Amino acid sequence: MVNTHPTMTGKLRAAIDTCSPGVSYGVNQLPSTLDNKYESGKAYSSCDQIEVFDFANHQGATYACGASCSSFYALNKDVTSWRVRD
Ligand SMILES: [Ca+2]
Repeated sequence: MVNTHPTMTGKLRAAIDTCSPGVSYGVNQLPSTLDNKYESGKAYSSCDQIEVFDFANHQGATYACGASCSSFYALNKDVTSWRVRD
């Protein structure tokens, strides 16, 4: 299951059942209520790397960080798609 939860602080919560080597999970296009809002993120389970992107379908400017990211820096309030990997 891939899920994206809105929060008051604009934190991406990547809730994944399983994350294994070579398999990534994500969202290709955030819904309008969440688009361009995230400023930090946390991944769960065995997923320990988050990648966020300015455009849909994992295109455009990107930023990668670990399982717990206090900021997406230049992509804060610009995240349109994201994925996580092991
Ligand atoms: Ca964007």
